[in-house]
Amino acid sequence: MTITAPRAYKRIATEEGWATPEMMKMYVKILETKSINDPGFYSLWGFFGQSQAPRALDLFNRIQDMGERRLADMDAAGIDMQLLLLTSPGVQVFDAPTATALAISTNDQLAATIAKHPTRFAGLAAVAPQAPQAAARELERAVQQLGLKGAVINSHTQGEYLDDEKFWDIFAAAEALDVPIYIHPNTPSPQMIEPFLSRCLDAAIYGFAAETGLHALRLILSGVFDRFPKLKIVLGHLGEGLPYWLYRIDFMHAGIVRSNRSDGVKALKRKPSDYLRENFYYTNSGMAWEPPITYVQKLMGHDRVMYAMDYPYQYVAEEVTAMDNLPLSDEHKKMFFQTNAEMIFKL
Ligand code: 1DF
Ligand code: MN
Repeated sequence: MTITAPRAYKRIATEEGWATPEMMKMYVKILETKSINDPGFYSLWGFFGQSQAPRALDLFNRIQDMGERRLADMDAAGIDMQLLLLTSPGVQVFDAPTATALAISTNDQLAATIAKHPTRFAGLAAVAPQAPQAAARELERAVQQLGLKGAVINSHTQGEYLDDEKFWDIFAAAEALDVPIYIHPNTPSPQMIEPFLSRCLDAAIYGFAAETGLHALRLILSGVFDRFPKLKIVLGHLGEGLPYWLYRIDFMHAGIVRSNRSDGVKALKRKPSDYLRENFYYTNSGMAWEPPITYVQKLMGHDRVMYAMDYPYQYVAEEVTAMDNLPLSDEHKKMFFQTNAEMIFKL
């Protein structure tokens, strides 16, 4: 028998998926009736509707279990707390009234789950960008009345991106409330998904990062962070590839601005990489791999990189052990697993 010393840090996992049975039924109905126009949705969720494959059934059960099974899984992997995000694409595939109502009822259910297990769960609010003013009001209600810690938005909403100013009431609310918005992946928008599909590159293998990295860059180049300088955005998957691109993005952006090529690219107050360093936070969801973790910590600062598992999609206990063994000082390891999440999400 090994006697393990008590851990010097809590493990808080910050991009953990959940869903309601109600929403899953609505997804199955979309799959059966083909009632929306989003190839990525069918590609991502199609296997749930049709297949009895073990992985599909397993995920279908785990994503909806908000009690014993989930807590047992957390215990087995040594996860003290999950920050819960309504799974992608959340309510963003529905029409505006349906999505707005579903965000409200889903957030109420999330708050009830958290109230039952307040030391094990915290959560981000679902919002429906389809109705931006209502989304801003729901974010306020979710934070002020339900105690949720920010919002999750699953990248594009029916092919639209949040750099369009019609969505900016949501950012104004997040900045005023001083809560982050987690831009979680979705499959590439209908405009860009086609060449991803035939090689199954549209989802977590690569398409998520292409879509979500694009979304973050669109936000930066739109000047949203000059308008809302205290806005905080969280990206998963160690920044969806963007940290690798900082030098080139800055260099090329300056050239595009000088050349006056497009009304869509104006001079910004700062370099694109400055916003990525000061308005963005990063989780290592799906990326339990030392080289890029260390790289993003070095570039962005140890205070900006947080642990995430991406339960149930990447429920791999060995990865937790690998993260425990990262070559970090005790202080930096505690920041990574615990205190950064506590500060950023005000847990
Ligand atoms: C998958 C991965 C699905 C992630 C997700 O939500 C998700 C997957 C539907 O592997 O199918 O959030 N992920 O973030 O890596
Ligand atoms: Mn995820």
